[in-house]
Amino acid sequence: MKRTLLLASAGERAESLTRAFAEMAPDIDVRTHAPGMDVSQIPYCLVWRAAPGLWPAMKSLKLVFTLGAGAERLLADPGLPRDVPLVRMVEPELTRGMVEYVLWQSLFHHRKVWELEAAQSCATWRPHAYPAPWDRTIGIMGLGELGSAAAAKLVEFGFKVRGWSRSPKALPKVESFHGVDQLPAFLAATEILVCLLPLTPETRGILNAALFAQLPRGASVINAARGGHLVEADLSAAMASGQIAAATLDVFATEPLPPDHPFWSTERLYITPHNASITDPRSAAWRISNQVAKFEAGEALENVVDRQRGY
Ligand code: NDP
Ligand code: OXD
Repeated sequence: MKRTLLLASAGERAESLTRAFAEMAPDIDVRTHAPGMDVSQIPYCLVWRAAPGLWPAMKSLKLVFTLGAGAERLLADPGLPRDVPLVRMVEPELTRGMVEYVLWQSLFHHRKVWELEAAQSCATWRPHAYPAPWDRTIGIMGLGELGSAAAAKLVEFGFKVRGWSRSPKALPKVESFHGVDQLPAFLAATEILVCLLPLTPETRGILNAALFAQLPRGASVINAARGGHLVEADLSAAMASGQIAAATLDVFATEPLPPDHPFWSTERLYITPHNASITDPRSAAWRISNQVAKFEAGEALENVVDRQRGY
């Protein structure tokens, strides 16, 4: 039996997702949302950000899937039905992409590539020292699907890795800290800080002046989570003072980052356009079809967002 799924607000990804469902999950009949469309009989929805009026129109809605790992935009929508499970995106390609990004940027900051760029720009053969990975501490905020996979890869590369989460964790060779009480201890030795937290009321604005001041002087910051985690003016001030030597940002309070934003011209601040990792259409289609089958068989769903926690 064909199951119908509404693809809403997928933008330029709609076409590749539709093709991926046809290939990987032919049991699912994908309909791309269009204004005026009758969605009253459609039970499943895959969405990035719902258009106004979508939820009341989906009168037969049973499950909502998010196109990304972060669900904060959907949770902030007061129209989202409270009694329908919200399943966030967890798929191996999204995780692999994020691991690649964190490794790439961690190595970039570990080797302080900006010092090489400065020497090259004036044609100077300047000796460039850097510690062994086991003498470099990388701290990951958020040890969930993405943070724990990134931590494991950095451990494999020999880095000293520590992580911070809400609940205690036991990950091989990762020094784990949890809760607000242990945040200062986590920060105290973190030379490269990676943020992979979900955006919730507790984590909004967490990358701020008070936090930067607790890092060793000259630390690096990598934010691949959400722009709302960062107090942008505090990062600018911390970089101007030298407390933070360099940063990589993938996410911003306003996206696309406006052309006149000072970050574009801040030295040692590296920008990527919110593409640290991207949901893979084929892998997503396969995961969603499995979850739908589980749901229809009355089995437990995976990666259901806990609305109380906000992730
Ligand atoms: P998970 O839900 O699997 O992990 C979240 C982690 O954050 C958990 O370890 C959780 O702790 C921890 N956490 C949550 N709240 C707090 C808190 N108040 N204090 C301390 N730790 C906390 O999420 P994912 O790893 O799948 O994704 C993380 C985020 O990455 C997404 O929400 C999204 O915003 C972002 N993202 C960005 C992408 C990009 O391209 N830039 C791509 C994909 C995701 P605990 O384990 O104890 O619950
Ligand atoms: C996500 C994202 O949350 O791409 O998956 O930001």
